Amino acid sequence: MQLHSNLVVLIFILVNSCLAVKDYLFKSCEQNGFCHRNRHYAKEIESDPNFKSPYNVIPESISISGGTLKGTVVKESVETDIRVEFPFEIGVLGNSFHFKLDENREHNQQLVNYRRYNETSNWAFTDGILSNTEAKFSKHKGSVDVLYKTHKVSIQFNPVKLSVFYKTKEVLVINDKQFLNIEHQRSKENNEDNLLPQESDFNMFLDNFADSKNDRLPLGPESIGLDFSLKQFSNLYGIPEHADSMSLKDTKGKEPYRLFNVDIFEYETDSRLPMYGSIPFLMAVRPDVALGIFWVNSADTYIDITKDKDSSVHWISENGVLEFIIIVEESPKQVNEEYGKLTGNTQLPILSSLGYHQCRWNYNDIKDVLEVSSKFDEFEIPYDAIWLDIEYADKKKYFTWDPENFADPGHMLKELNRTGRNLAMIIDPHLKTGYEVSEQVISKGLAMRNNDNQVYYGHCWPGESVWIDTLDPKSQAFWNDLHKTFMISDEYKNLFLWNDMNEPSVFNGPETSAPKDNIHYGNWEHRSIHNVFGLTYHETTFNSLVDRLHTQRPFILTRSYFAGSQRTAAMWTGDNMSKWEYLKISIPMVLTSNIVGMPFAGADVGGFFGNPSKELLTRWYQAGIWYPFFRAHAHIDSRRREPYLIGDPYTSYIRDAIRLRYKLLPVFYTSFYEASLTGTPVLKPVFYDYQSSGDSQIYDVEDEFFLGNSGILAKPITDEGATGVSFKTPNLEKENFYHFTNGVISDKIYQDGFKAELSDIPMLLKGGSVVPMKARYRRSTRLMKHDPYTLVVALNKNGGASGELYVDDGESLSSEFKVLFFSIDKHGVRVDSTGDCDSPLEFEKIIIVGANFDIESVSSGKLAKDSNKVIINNPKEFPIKFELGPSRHDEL
Ligand SMILES: *[C@@H]1O[C@H](CO)[C@@H](O)[C@H](O)[C@H]1NC(C)=O
Ligand SMILES: *[C@@H]1O[C@H](CO)[C@@H](O)[C@H](O)[C@H]1NC(C)=O
Ligand SMILES: CC(=O)N[C@H]1CO[C@H](CO)[C@@H](O)[C@@H]1O
Repeated sequence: MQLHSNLVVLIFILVNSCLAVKDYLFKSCEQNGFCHRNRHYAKEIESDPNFKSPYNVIPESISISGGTLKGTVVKESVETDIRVEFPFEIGVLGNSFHFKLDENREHNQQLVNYRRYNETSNWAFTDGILSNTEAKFSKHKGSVDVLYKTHKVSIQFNPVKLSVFYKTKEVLVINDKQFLNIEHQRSKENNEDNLLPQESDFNMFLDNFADSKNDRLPLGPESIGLDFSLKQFSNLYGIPEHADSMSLKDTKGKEPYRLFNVDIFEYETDSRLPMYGSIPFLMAVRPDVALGIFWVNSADTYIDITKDKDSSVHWISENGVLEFIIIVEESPKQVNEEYGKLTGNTQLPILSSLGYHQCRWNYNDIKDVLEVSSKFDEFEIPYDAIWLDIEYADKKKYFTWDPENFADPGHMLKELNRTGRNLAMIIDPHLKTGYEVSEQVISKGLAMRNNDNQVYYGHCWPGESVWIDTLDPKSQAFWNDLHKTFMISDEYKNLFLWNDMNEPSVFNGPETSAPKDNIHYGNWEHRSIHNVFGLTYHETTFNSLVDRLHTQRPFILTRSYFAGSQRTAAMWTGDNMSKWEYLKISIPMVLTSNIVGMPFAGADVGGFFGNPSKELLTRWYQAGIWYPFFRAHAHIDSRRREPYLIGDPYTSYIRDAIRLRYKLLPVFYTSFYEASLTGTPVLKPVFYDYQSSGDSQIYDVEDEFFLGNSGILAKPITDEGATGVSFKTPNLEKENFYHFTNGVISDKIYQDGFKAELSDIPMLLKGGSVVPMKARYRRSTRLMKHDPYTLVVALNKNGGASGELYVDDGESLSSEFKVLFFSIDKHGVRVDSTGDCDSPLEFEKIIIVGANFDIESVSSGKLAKDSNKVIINNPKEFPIKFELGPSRHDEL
């Protein structure tokens, strides 16, 4: 869902001649007081070789107890009378270094919570994080060291500077450039006396940006800024969401990357403008080390990046405590694992949510929904969920149904359930004024408040609306009741939910969102919690679904998200245009999401706005099957484009693409299982596996990727009229990659580029892999449950291969499970397993390529040969022993 088309047109007319829409709506760093001031401060310091930072640690303040170091930083300047103290804390969580600095503020007024917001970590971190009790501290004159595992962090006192050592080598220096800046508490009246000579006072007590000028800025300037020098790192990733390359760019002389959740409807690719979600986690990788910086802050944030042999990252946030996490490990995978210990891993999704999702704004009535559903069956295209956008509700009042078009929703759910299908429906945080639900939100005191502490009214889809404040713990019980009673009787379990517009999107608000001086539970300003609001909303919804579904895993799609959102929701990249460039940029965007621990991600297949050509739509489906979250969606003004409407040969190509996704579901599910345990990507950038290959170009490859650890390497075609594809596969001397286009294994080894017709989905399979597939067509995943597996085996140069398969009931929160480990060599096929799930698994076929030994007979199943492939049909018992023939050319 996106901004109303009429509104889009209106804004175009208003600003078309002078300004681009985005410039008019969104603040640049220059226009945004705190960013402007911090960039100015940094510039002054860089141009003054004699600059002496006013920030020092007071040596006597250091105390160590229970694995925590406490101390005080003082900001003191001789040119002025400034002297302010900031208490800080240092600890080690797991194997991550944790720093947190606060300000002792005076209570100076009634309404707004005057403290620095320190609860971002409550939302971002998972429960039960353990402090590392092995951490040691050692005090020196002028510094103190923290030692853990093979790490050392040395905190220098004067000026304050933190050096991070990994295996004795310095990898990171914090406040290297002395950009540390904490705008301490002051009033408009005494501001003059509180400014350093290097500081600008731009917009400290007012916001002159057209749309924000009502912002009262009750606490004045309170920003924080800090620089990080990354030693010998020039490959940086993460900090989504931006419609930009996977590898982060140098921002010198350009806009910094901005993290500020907004409903951005007119944007360009190759842009650092903010989007719907924010994950302030940056990863840097070099051949021997990977490093993560997690900036734990939910306020408006900018990130300036200087790329060089040593890169530098300057974080700037509007307010909040100064809190960050540093992770240093050998590999990106280990960084993901540590980050996952802090923020949690993605929930293992209900299997059905990994199928294909059919959405559009809107399916008009129950008849329409059921007709679309039966068309899929008529054309033998599988799908798992059909989606309802805002029009299903009576006048867009969520938790109601349009009485004419959706008179009997239970009937619809039951019909869909017959073929194992789900209904996904949208519930947004804005609630139309004047009906039961919004009135209760108001009367129970659960509404977001304006800067006068009154209920805040703004505009969104239903017209005048109020917003539920899901920071308030009392909102949970209320939300639970709504999900139980209003949304049909709770006998219906095939219900998915879609939380949209939760940035929050406010059509008449500054930068399309809520005013920053609005007030939430705890009297915190919206300014402090903005980027985490979306997470509080979809988590509340998640808990309500757990309450309703009991043992079944809930599925929720969210548009807005923050670090930690991966625990309870999937995300999509918002509202795309039906253009080739958006198809292309969707791949690095989804990869970035995987790098920062949020693997359940996708983009709208076909693009949201406009009408894709048949070629583009076909290519988008072929790319979309790789998105961990695979959904087609379209704007209300776009022509209908369900796959069966496009006509052959396109419909056939799309059908084949969707069916390939279903064949690969065991691989996706196994990859999600691994992600749920270790935070590892489901769509994995190639640099993860070739970090130390010596090939520096591998770090920028953003148009091909591995599917988890399966060995499948894919490269979607994203160019109009393309007739071929070429992979950037390294180490061809050491590794075999077999042609696997359209999921059909060939004994041909990849050498260089090859032709790809419009029917082709280019894929390779790495030698040494075993891929479990389910080859039969069914209407939905639930109906595939008892289908037999096919194992596709590609042997490596030593004649071996191994692989994994995770199996459970596909839907319970805690179910019995089994992990199978396949291994193959010239002696035969072995299957080992762990887990307690006893359901028997059936295998109908094993296809082996790359054997440099001659199998004459097998101990179970029927042996067949097809050119250079070995096929074993209907094997019943494992291990399968190979009897090798006399003519074997055993070169091992
Ligand atoms: C935030 O600060 C308050 C006041 O010092 C303290 O009571 C609370 O525990 C802190 N919360 C977190 C999450 O650190
Ligand atoms: C949905 O289908 C499942 C079987 O696939 C069945 O157990 C369940 O009772 C059905 N639910 C409804 C509400 O029809
Ligand atoms: C993947 C992608 O390109 N997504 C974009 C789709 O279009 C909207 C704007 O209409 C962008 O915000 C998304 O980033």
